[in-house]
Amino acid sequence: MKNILVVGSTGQIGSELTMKLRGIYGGNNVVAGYIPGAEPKGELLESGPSAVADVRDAKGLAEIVAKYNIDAIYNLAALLSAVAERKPLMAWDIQMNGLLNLLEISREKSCALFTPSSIGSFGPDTPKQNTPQDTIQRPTSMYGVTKVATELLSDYYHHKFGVDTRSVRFPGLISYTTLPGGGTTDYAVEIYYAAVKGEEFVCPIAKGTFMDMMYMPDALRAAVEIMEADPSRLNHRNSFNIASMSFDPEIIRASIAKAVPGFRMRYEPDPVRQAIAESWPDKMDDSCARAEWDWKPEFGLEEMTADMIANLRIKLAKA
Ligand code: AKB
Repeated sequence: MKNILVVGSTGQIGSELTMKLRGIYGGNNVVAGYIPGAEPKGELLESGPSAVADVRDAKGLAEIVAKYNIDAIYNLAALLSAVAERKPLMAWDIQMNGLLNLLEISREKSCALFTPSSIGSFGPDTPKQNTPQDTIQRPTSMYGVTKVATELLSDYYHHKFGVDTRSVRFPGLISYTTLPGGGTTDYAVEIYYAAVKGEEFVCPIAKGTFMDMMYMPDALRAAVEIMEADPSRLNHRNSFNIASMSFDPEIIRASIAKAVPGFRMRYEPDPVRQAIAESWPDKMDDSCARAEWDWKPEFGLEEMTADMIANLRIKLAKA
């Protein structure tokens, strides 16, 4: 990868991934793609080029790829699971028509393409414990439907046209830099903000609901490592299970309460997010990623909690 375009560079993953990629490949070689209304600011704006890159605009994307001689694209444009249930047609347009635009550009211009999948690609018929790499995927949310289709279409373009598509199934991602927007796992970020602000947390997910989660530094490393992996070792491509921790709201509350004594939480489950959460795995098996490209997480729950709280205290004190 020499010249990279990040589509969705100002979102929860994009804002940190763009900076990480610039650190590795050089600021001028990583273009921060954004949509009007979500312009890059501060370090993200100043550390390299940026361009309007709407996945639904094939012509505009092709112009950026030509102008910057792009050979790898990180496609992070998506409506997350809860908001996709409210706007299913828009989710389809962004996730599927947008993907097709990028796959076609990648085919024509020989770009490598990363489009993440998610734990959302699984459904209620999927084995919940140690969810295998290759298993039943019959999701019941629009987000999940688009994620399974993303995996299939990305594999199709690899087998049919030789496009270098690769990706991972992200768990719920936890970070202190940019807030997620409209996901089922967002509670695991919001809970830290409430604790550091000294507020009671009203949890939209019921006690006993387990989901895979991951700290952002591990997720960013996974996104870079899968794209740098030796292709001759990859039996799978779209998409690899990756895992690092699984918890329910009680377990994360207890972890936070050790650092923030007196932290309080009560439950008010949101029916939409709760139904989605119940249809997802409790814990994925990531042994294929470990075997095929040496994936290994670094952060467990306690390390993540310590880092989140320390960094949020600094961030919120400045706000
Ligand atoms: C969501 O909750 O929608 C996302 C995801 C797990 O893909 N964070």
